[in-house]
Amino acid sequence: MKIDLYEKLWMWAAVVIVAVFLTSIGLTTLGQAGQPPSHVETIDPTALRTDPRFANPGVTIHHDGSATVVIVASMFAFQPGEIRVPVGRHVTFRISSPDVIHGFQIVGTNGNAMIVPGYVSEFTTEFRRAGEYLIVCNEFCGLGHHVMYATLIVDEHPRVDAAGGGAP
Ligand SMILES: [Cu+2]
Repeated sequence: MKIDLYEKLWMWAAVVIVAVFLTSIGLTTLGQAGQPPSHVETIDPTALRTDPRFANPGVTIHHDGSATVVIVASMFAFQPGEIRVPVGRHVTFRISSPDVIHGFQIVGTNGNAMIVPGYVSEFTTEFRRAGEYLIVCNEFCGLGHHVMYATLIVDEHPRVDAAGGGAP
């Protein structure tokens, strides 16, 4: 059977593209899917509230102006329910759950994580616009799921009087 040269080249190109796609799917499945979305730090969910990392949920403003926010997501609330962070600074969220899987989505931003019991979900982001943002649970977690929300206030003039350096 006579196959035109260009036809052959395109066939090989298609084979290579499919091979690259399948390899990348395989690698990410084996390398990443066995882990929670953003962080591999584990924690005992039954002792979450007494673990020093999560015993005092809240915001820590560091000396360089960045902030770390520790949040407990449980049925059916985020603790703390009101979070105040600085504008234009790195804000690291550290979230965990003592009960079931929850979602953590800061509406209108790229802040979005899945909160899996037994793991600490961590991500760092920066808010360029001051204002009030809605945080919702976007993972169905039970009968009160629809009332699970928190408020994020991105502050033009955050308090920098906090101790700083407390949270990791
Ligand atoms: Cu929920």
